[in-house]
Amino acid sequence: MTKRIAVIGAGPSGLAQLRAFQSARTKGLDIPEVVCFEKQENWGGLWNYSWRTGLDDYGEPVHNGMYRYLWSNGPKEGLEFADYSFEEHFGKQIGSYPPRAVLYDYIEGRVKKAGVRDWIRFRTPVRHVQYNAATGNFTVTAHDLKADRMYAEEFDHVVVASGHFSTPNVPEFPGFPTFNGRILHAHDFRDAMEFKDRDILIVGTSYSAEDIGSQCWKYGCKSVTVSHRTAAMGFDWPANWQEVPLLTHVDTNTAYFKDGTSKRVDAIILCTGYQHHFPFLPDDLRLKTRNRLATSDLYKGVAWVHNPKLFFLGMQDQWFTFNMFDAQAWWVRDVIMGRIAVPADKAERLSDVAARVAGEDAGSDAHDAIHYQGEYVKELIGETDYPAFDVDGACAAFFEWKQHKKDGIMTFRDHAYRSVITGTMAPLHHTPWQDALEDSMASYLRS
Ligand code: FAD
Ligand code: NA7
Repeated sequence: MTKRIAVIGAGPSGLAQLRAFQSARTKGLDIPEVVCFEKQENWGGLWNYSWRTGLDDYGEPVHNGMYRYLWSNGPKEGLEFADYSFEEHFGKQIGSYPPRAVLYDYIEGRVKKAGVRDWIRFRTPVRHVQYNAATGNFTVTAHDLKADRMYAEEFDHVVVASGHFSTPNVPEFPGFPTFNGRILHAHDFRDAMEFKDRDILIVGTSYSAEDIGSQCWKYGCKSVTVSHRTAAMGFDWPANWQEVPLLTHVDTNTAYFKDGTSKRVDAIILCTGYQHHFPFLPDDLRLKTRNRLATSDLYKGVAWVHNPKLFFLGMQDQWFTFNMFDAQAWWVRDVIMGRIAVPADKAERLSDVAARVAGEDAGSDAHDAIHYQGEYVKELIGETDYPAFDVDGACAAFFEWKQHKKDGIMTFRDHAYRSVITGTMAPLHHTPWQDALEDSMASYLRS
């Protein structure tokens, strides 16, 4: 095949795309040339931990927003690769909430086995993508940071897998310029020990708020105050944790809330989410969407409605992660290889998007949302040769997880679930999460 494909990003989504093509090759199919551009020194995307914040050694925005002591925030049984089980990788079944380093190792294991590392140009951010109407292809301009050389190459398709939890959404509240403590976004949070014995204020109520607050609590902060814009999280929090309405303003050391209450705080952590940010895409190719399950302008959640030679992976809000990226990558591969047809009629593509948005909007709670995304994963898998797996079983693990969080927000990680890939039950981890202060792989894998 003479086609050339550019994949932007070597995180879990981009790596899924490489594995999808390599898998077709092992089945004897003629695959296109795949070039993956990755701005970091290594693969793994957000799972590739960096102590750096702000700009990196080349002046590039630091992509990573993961922090020390991060353990999976959902059960691994909901994200397991159908073609590469945890048991295959670790030689045994492991606990259900692995720390970051363990999941990184797992992600890496599959692509090492696939032998696709030399498809990736590391330290090479993509600066610009342009569609050439006359030739029907794309020009991708990249920057080889090590050689400090910009160059342009042509590709038949572009797959954007640059992630959307890396460019922070940073609101400002009155008084911030003169607050005497530290103000940071979750993207720049690295080590909970920094907040030991401190009173912290968290703004936001989603995963980052819950998990960063829990980390700080676990590693000995004095108190956690969480401010919500829409609704409190409502878990049964420890005694030194309170939920309050939205922050109105701060002075040098005190935060004031909408209900008239106030709290003296040492630091403010903005867990206020992220922006879909594609500085390398021009207006006619740039995805603009809210963080939701049914994104704007993506046919089947992946093909750019306005030019379906361009694809986006992993742009949805995520219950399912690695296995959903796989489902998307296998589907995109099959479109590129001519095994699946995207409707030529734009109206048909737009009506697919509208139906997905309506489907998501018809749901009313997290249960519906999990089910909705599970059905999406099933739909894509059903159209490719990605190994079929029990998606409903993965949804069931998510439903149990939600209940376990209601039962005990600091103990939900002390549960175990059954793999929907191998059918094996995960062991209970040797130490309750609350007491497990060490997050290394060696410590987690110890029986
Ligand atoms: P990313 O992992 O963000 O990877 C994108 C890659 O693209 C990066 O390597 C980046 O360097 C590269 N890139 C970006 N721009 C360019 C460019 N212009 N040129 C070249 N390369 C570029 N998911 C879970 O399943 N479980 C969890 O416990 C979990 N915890 C999370 C905790 C945090 C703090 C965050 C932020 C996310 C978490 N997630 C979790 C969700 C996470 O989004 C996915 O697990 C996964 O990392 C998404 O993969 P991705 O490849 O789509 O994006
Ligand atoms: P999310 O899930 O996008 O959540 C963002 C949160 O920030 C949410 O609670 C929002 O409240 C809140 N928010 C956003 N803007 C504001 C302002 N201006 N004021 C107050 N509150 C605000 O991001 P997360 O970082 O938690 O999670 C992203 C990923 O990282 C996720 O996949 C995890 O696995 C880790 P709202 O409910 O909209 O009122």
